[in-house]
Amino acid sequence: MPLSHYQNLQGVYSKDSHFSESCLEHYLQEGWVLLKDFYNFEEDLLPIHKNVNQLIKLKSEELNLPFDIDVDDRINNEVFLKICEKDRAKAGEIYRATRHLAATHKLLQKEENIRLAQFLMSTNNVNVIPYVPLRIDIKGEEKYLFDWHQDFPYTQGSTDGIVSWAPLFDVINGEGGIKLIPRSHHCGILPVKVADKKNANANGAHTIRLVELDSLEDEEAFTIDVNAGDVLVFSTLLLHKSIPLPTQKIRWTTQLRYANFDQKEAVMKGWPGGMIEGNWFEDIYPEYVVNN
Ligand SMILES: O=C(O)CCC(=O)C(=O)O
Repeated sequence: MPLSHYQNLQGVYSKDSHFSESCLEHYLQEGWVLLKDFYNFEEDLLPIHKNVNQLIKLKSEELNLPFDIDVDDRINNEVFLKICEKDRAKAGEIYRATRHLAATHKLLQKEENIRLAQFLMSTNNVNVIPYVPLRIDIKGEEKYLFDWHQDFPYTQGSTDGIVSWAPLFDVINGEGGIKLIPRSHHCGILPVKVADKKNANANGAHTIRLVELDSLEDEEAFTIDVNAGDVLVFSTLLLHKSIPLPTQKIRWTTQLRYANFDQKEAVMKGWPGGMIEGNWFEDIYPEYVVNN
């Protein structure tokens, strides 16, 4: 089925209705909502840009690149791509270090984000999933993109968990956003195959694979414009995948995740911390793994 570009107003909420009944209803029914201007660019996102620029500056100095970087400005893509060109491994060091930025960790703990998690999961006991990925997707490096998946096996937490996907620059016109299958979260946890046991190849994206992967391309799916400041929130069980960059060279996004301590199954499983903490899905949820 061709990729459709979502242009309706249903599911899209402006500042005055982020915490409305209608927003909650849409989220529970469709598995996603787009919250316009949920973040304030200057207060919430610019500090992340500045943190990243500090890393770019340090690595460009290490590589003797002749660029002057204004660390108080937006991420300097040009210099980052020059670093990639000169020494891809050094750019990888920046990528890994972005998981430790003070500004993204601050965003994870932001009161409004915790309130949103409480609201969408109907709980006061929010499990803040502590790792804060900043994705850097580069044109030509499509092997790092995610195929169709649910986030749940990777992060676990609870099946009513939420993912807050937010770009640092506008992601519009199908330029490398994500593609969602609405309502797919109602299917529950889907069976997977272990493709790379215990992540031996150190590429978290390819550790497991959905059993029914091929048929998902025929499902009704869409992408949606998300501006810097907007947050696309979706269920940890909603099927989604990365879209390659057709023309732009680079895309920067953050993914924050929250789960629900109160959920019965999460309590029974002992609130496992996800695969990044060594809690392999095949060990914790063997009932959903076909080739264990
Ligand atoms: O941003 C992307 O391309 C995919 C992100 C994603 O699927 C995830 O973090 O679960």
